[in-house]
Amino acid sequence: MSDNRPALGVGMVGYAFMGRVHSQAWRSVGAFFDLPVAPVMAVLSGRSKDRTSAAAADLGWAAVETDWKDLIKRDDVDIVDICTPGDSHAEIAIAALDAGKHVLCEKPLANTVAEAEAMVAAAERAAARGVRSMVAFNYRRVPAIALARQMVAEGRLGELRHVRAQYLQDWIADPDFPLVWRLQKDKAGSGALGDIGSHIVDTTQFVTGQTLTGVSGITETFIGDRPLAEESAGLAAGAAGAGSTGTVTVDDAALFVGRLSGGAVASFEATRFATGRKNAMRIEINGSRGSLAFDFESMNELWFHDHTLAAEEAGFRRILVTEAGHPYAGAWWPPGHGLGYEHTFSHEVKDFLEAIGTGSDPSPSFADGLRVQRVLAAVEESAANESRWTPIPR
Ligand code: 4PW
Repeated sequence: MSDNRPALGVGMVGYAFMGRVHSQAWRSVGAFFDLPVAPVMAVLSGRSKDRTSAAAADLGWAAVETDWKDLIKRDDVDIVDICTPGDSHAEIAIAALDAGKHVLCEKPLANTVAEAEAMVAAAERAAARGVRSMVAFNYRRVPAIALARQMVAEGRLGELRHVRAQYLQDWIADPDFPLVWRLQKDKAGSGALGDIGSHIVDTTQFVTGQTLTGVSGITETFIGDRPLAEESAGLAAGAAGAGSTGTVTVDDAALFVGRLSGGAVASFEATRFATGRKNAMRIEINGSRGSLAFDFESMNELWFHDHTLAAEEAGFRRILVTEAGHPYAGAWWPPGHGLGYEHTFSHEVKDFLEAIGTGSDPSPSFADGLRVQRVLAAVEESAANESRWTPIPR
């Protein structure tokens, strides 16, 4: 079958947990969505030639580079997908955008507000030349979360009063879990706050259509020293080190309250010490006309209470978000068969490719990523100052 769509070469930097799940998205997206452009999995880059070659063979990449700067120089790369820890996001993204490559960058956008500002400036320079950029807040692409946003925008909840957002994991609850990069400030920027708190901040702003205007927070590091790790894969421990330990330089948990631009008040909790909770990304929103509740551990469900009904008939009811008319769901399986974590990334690259193909601005933009970064910085500032109320600069 002939395909007249423009082919766009993808170059991905990094091949650990996020690289694997992004690869799955690039591999599958064209089979399920009708796209204006055809992605080609051209090049994978990583520092070790052997490991990168093995990953490329496993994940479906045609070629490898051992320096991301060489990946950016290649003519067969039109899109750069950044799946590295936060300490390299700014340098790679700015170089790629300045070289005219579209950029998809993992979250949080950067490790500091200053880096995120420089990335936004590069994204604006690039946008003037038709070069697109997007930050990978994948939970926006959970069908139930996208539906929640639609319902809020349609006024089904009325005036928003409360947002209650949590991101609960437990993968570092064991004090012997090693000092992986997500526990090191120079690599990750912050701990639970940036890694998972950033998701609930973005999801809150996305679903409500409002931005946080100020916060008051606390952070806690429960385990100060951990065994050194030789490496890690995703959220699992890598090979143990030789008995020595190192200092945890990030928060283990972050809790904060905030005000939203539309008048709602919000509470947030991000922790990796919620024993028994694996990936409980939850949000509940209460409005004058009704409420919505979501938990990623049951990601195909959205709970809705219609407060306009008689009290005798009202109450939370489950919407199974698998109908063809629900966001993204129609491209996959028959109703009731459900989607998983990986589909959120397929939806993310689908939206990104559509924006590139139609010449529109993808969302969330780097500016949206900067907005989240400012919230993270304000929470850290507040926590360092006895939870002082800290406004978020616009
Ligand atoms: O983005 C997040 C991560 O960095 C994820 O969705 C879950 O928490 C899985 O890993 C971390």
